[in-house]
Amino acid sequence: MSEEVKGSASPASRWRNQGTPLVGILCGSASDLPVMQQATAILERFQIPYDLRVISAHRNPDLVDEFARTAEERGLVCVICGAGMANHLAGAVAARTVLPVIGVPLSGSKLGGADALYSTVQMPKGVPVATVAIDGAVNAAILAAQILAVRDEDVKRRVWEFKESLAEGFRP
Ligand code: RP5
Repeated sequence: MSEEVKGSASPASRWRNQGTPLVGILCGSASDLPVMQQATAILERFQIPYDLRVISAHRNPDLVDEFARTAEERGLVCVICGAGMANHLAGAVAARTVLPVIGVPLSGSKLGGADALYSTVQMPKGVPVATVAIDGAVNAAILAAQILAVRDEDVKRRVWEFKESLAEGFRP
């Protein structure tokens, strides 16, 4: 069990430590970066520090294992995983951590992302992955911010401001 779960420090105060990444973002390939950088733009808007890495579930399975198993102790609060084709990245991470995992199925394959959508969303009972739309990196980052906002009033205020900007016609 992590120190934070044991309650030795206020999660909100720790989460405001801007030097520590709070959201992990994994991409299955450098070719995924143009879409996944939409997530980093949103997190920067919300002033949420993140840790972006390119690690493939298939090409770098040991790195995925290490990243996922150490995510909580490194202070991450949730993990966003974006990959295309047979997307096993989010599921592989979710199998190794109790942190919430958000999966982003990416298009670009000959199946247009339906392959990645099904392989991300169709998780077996007991190992959930919160799956957003195909290429939904923006929503993945907003959802990550909303998870943080449960315990961080500053992030909550920024998310509310963002929601109000949507009503005024702003499009992320
Ligand atoms: C997936 O295969 C990656 O996430 C990417 O979406 C797709 C193609 O990868 P590259 O061949 O461009 O590295 O694993």
